[in-house]
Amino acid sequence: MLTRRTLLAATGGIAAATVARSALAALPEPAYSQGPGTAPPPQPSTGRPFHPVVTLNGWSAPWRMNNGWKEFHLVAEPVVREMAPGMKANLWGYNGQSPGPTIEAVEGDRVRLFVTNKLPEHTTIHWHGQILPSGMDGVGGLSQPQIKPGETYVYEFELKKSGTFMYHPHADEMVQMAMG
Ligand SMILES: [Cu+2]
Repeated sequence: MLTRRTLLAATGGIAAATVARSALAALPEPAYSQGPGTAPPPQPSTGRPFHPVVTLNGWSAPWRMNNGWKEFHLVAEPVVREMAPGMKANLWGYNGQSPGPTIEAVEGDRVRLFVTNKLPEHTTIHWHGQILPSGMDGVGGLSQPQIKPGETYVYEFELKKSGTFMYHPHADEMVQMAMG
């Protein structure tokens, strides 16, 4: 039931012999944070109901429902975050900020997370603490191929646990986690 697909995507133009054009065209548009301030979370107008959390000095990623799957799109990329007025740090993060957006879903949700790599080196995402198939665990070079710069990888799994978890790269960790 769970499938894994690697989408090869180049910035702008997209060409991949192994992936249907329709699948690439179906990528949800990634959302970007407008700044380091606290943003009100999106309300669950689609999918299962829940009370959204407010992420202090952060934001929550919007989603879309697609045939029962809750879809998110993360973009790993260099970002500039203002840590204090006038103090800017060059970090690596997701969707314009570091740390990345809060991703909210509830037990039983099937989530599909598109991860586009705009870093200057390969990356992955490890969904720390989640119970999921090994192939979705995000350990680059072991449970999945590294996501090369320019590629988009798709993670799909059903949420088995409630709680608060972090997600982080499991590729060149000493650099990537140090960078944010
Ligand atoms: Cu971890």
